[in-house]
Amino acid sequence: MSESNIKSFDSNTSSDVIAATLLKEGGVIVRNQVSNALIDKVAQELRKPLDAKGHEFENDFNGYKTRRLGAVLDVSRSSAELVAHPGTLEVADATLKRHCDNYQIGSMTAIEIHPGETAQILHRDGDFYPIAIPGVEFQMQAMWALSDFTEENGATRIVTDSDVLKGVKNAETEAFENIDESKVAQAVMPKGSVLYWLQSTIHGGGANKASTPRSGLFVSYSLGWLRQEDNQYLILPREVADSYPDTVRRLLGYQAHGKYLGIYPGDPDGCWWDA
Ligand SMILES: O=C(O)CCC(=O)C(=O)O
Ligand SMILES: [Fe+2]
Repeated sequence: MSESNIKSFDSNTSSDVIAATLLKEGGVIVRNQVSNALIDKVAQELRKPLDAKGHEFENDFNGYKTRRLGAVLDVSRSSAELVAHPGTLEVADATLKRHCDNYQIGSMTAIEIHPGETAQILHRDGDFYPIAIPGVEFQMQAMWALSDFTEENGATRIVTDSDVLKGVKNAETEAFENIDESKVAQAVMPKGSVLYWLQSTIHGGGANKASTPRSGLFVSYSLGWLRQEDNQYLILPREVADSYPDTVRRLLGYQAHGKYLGIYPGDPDGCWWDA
């Protein structure tokens, strides 16, 4: 049993408090951020594609009893309300805009951990970026609870003092394997809650020892001057991106960073040379 726990707040807590806690602790939960009706709608939209394709993502990292699905905005229109939730964007503003003008979705993945799955290897998302800058968080991650997250069913595991490893790359340390279990906390939270964690935070999916799946929607947000983990321009047809509200379209990457980076004709902010 872990001695650590993750701070958790009600949904009426100010985003400043949530963001300050996230930056200090590496992880934070907002309980009941959205209604069960919205969560059920998202889960229902994901059901068929997850059943049809979820097993295609099985591997040593993702697990062999875990179903996953990428390009979520292609199949679940309601998931746009989670990815662009105003509270989430306020927390992402505070976390990421210290180092960029705007940020974007890195990846968006439904993750359903089935009974019998073992704990995922502890890791940091975004360590695929070949250089780390101490003190700069390249990404912020959100995990929406599409079911209750419990200790038994595989709630996400977070290392509460990952801080010591800030700026250290995977290849340079074996510390991930030797982490003291007492420093690992689980994101126990009711359906409709959201867990946020930083790029520097070591974490992983939990083991599912229960009899029903643990279901979540993972979203990463990366600094606007970095390449996105999933190539959003190729995984989602342009018409699908264009069919979403401007905030979502921009989050998908259809926006320049500043005036010159990532520009294209028709870009709402950047400078296109032929315009
Ligand atoms: O499923 C989870 O709780 C976490 C999954 C995760 O961290 C990952 O796949 O990168
Ligand atoms: Fe992860």
